[in-house]
Amino acid sequence: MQILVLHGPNLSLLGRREPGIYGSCTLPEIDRQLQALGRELGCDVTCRQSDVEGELVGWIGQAPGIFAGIVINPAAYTHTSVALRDAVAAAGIPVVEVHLSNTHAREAFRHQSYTAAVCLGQIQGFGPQSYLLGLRALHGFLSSTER
Ligand code: CA2
Repeated sequence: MQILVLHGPNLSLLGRREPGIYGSCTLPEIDRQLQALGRELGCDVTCRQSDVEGELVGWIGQAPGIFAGIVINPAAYTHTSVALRDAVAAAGIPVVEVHLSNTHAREAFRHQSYTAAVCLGQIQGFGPQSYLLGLRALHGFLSSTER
């Protein structure tokens, strides 16, 4: 089983700026933890990051037939992108949305997610653990629906 993990804009700065909000863990460290969990669960994890909305849309569109599901942190595009929402809705494979921070405990403009309603589920507020919980949830869902 192959799982795609997508990180949205500015997440490459993790661990290097604003540690008070996002913690000290870097993106390569999160990717290593995801790949280690993937080995434990018996699935192959591919991680990609982009600051470019269209690139994320393209990766989501190309995923069906290659990846069984997607874990995505759309970052700021969560709150702005109809294009990402449409791409997730059209993909037809399960997508789990994750966030490091609890967006509901932050500014009002972060309370709305364009993507959450077309995702299988959403996990947020647990720092890097949100990604690991998201991967476990997606893997569990896919394993239970496997024929
Ligand atoms: O909590 C999350 O995971 C977010 O998706 C992070 C986004 C934010 O816009 C969302 O509202 C919630 C921001 C990602 C940018 O990450 C940075 C990391 C370090 C320094 C600056 C930005």
